[in-house]
Amino acid sequence: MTTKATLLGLSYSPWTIRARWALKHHAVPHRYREHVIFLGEPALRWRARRLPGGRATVPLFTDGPLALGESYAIIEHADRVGSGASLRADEPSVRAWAERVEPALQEARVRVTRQILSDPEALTEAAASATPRFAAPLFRPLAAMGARHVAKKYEFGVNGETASARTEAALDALRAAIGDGEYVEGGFSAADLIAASFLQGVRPIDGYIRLDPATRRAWTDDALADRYADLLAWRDALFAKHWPAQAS
Ligand SMILES: N[C@@H](CCC(=O)N[C@@H](CS)C(=O)NCC(=O)O)C(=O)O
Repeated sequence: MTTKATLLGLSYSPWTIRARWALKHHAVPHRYREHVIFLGEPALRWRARRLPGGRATVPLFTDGPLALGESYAIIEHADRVGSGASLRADEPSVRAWAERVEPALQEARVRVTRQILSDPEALTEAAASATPRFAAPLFRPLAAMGARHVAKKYEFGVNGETASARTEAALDALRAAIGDGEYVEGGFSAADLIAASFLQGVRPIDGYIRLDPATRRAWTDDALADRYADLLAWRDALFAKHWPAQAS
C-alpha cells in the first residue's frame, strides 16, 4: 500500500471501531497503527498538533495536511471520499446517535478504567501492549499509571460508585429504534456502526477484534449483558453481515 493516510486508534475501543469500520466499508486506503495509552501520548499530541484546541484522542486520522480527531468526522470523511454504499452520515437522525450514546460511553470508560486498575491480570495485559509479554507483570505499575492518566485526562476519579443509568437509557433507546427491524435507522448506516461499537461496553464482540481475557472481563457488564441479550445478538448479526473482512 502506497498511501500515507494513517488511522491511529485503540482497536477494541468503541470510538475507534466505528471510525475503522467506516474506512473499511468505504475501502478508504490507509494504514492502521495501534496507540499506546500514556507512553503514546507525546506521539499522539504530535500527530494531533494541527487540530484546533482540546484533547488529543484516538481515533485520529491523518492524510497529508488533513487531520481528523473525532470519530464522527472520520466517518463523514469516509462517506465523502470512499466507494460503496453511503452510510448517510450527514443525515441528522443518523448523526444524532453519536450524541445519544456518548454519555453512555463516558460511563463505560469510567467503569472499565476502574476495573482494570483493580485487576492485576488486566494490568499485566495492558502492560503487554508496551513491553515483551514475559516482562509484562513487572510493568504493572506502568499500566496503572496509564489507567490513572486516562482518569486524569478524562476528568474522573479512580474510586467511587460506577453509574449505569445513561447506559441503560441509551440501550433502551436503541432497543426501541431497532424494534423488529434489522437496522437502527431504516437501512445500514453510521447509526449501526455507532450502536454496535457502543455495545463493546456491555460485552465485547467475539471473533473480530482481539481482546485479552482480563481486559474483556473489564469491558463486560454481566447484568446488562443478560438484560440486553437481544441487542448483543443484533450486534453479532450486524458484524457477521457488515464488518468488512479485508485487512488494514
Ligand atoms: N469525541 C472523540 C472521543 C474519543 C475518545 O474518547 N478516545 C479515547 C478512547 S478510544 C482515547 O483516545 N483514549 C486514549 C487516550 O486518550 O490516550 C471521538 O469521537 O473520537
